[in-house]
Amino acid sequence: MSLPWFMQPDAREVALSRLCPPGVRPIANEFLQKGFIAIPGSVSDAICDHLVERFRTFERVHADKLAPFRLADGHWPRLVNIHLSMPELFDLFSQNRQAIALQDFLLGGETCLYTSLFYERGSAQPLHRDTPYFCTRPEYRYFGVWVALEDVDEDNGPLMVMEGGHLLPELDRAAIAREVLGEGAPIPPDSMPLFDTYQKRVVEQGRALGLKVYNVPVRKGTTIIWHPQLPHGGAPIRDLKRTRFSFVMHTTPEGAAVYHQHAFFAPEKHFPEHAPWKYISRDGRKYARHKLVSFAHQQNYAPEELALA
Ligand SMILES: O=C(O)CCC(=O)C(=O)O
Repeated sequence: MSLPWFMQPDAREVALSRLCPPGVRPIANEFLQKGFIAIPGSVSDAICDHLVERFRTFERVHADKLAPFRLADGHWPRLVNIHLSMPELFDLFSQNRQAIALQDFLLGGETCLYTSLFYERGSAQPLHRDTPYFCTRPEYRYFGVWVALEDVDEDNGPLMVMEGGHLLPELDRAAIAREVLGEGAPIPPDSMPLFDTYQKRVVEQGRALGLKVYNVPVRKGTTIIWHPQLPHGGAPIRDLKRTRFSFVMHTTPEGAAVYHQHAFFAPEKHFPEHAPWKYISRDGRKYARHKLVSFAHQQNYAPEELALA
């Protein structure tokens, strides 16, 4: 199965030295070495503040729909794809000049937004790779693009990364699936035991090689892009009264189909490369026309039901 050029060491050297636009080279180099790049000031404070304000309006207008999902500490859980109802969030992708230039270079074409997660506070998720949930054919044509909508420090749950973890050799995924699910058992799109076993082994592999895990506190307006294979997560939140507004975008080449664990843990199995969905254009860029917005993966709404005036 063919790896993207940026995961092939020889092609990587050639592309960086001969094909990379000079303005992109420093961030491309750092991204490929560390597995992520933080781009400070990639979005203005004014845009960040405006989007948080718009979210406060969304919260007021849809208070009845949101209410059942309020967490014990008063925050909202992750909101999936709310850019379909609040398309101004897409500015964080389309107006993010350097982030777009890096992704287009790495993917060799136009990068599009596939799905998104809006967080009011840190996710406090253990280290994980996203690839079991964002599995393209060919594989690894995916990035996570995270924008801090307010300042992030050690207390409000910064992003954490295992630097260099994107270079660890891929595990034998089919063998892990056989071990967890049983010989010959079908692989479901979503299996928690399978996901957890894979992530645990990746983290063990990185720790055995002495890779460092650290937090990445950043100022509002910073964009962090992570490699499809970078283990990352949300550090524990020390002050649960604090918010940490951020927006995560999952990006792919235009038209790339995205599969979940049923494809990721069966890397030799054929799946169509092309996505069935259409795209919506805004500001010269595109996002996938999905039909549902979800609160915490529990309650779905049509985007129109949640649109703001
Ligand atoms: O924002 C965070 O705390 C982590 C986000 C994350 O790991 C993810 O969306 O995959």
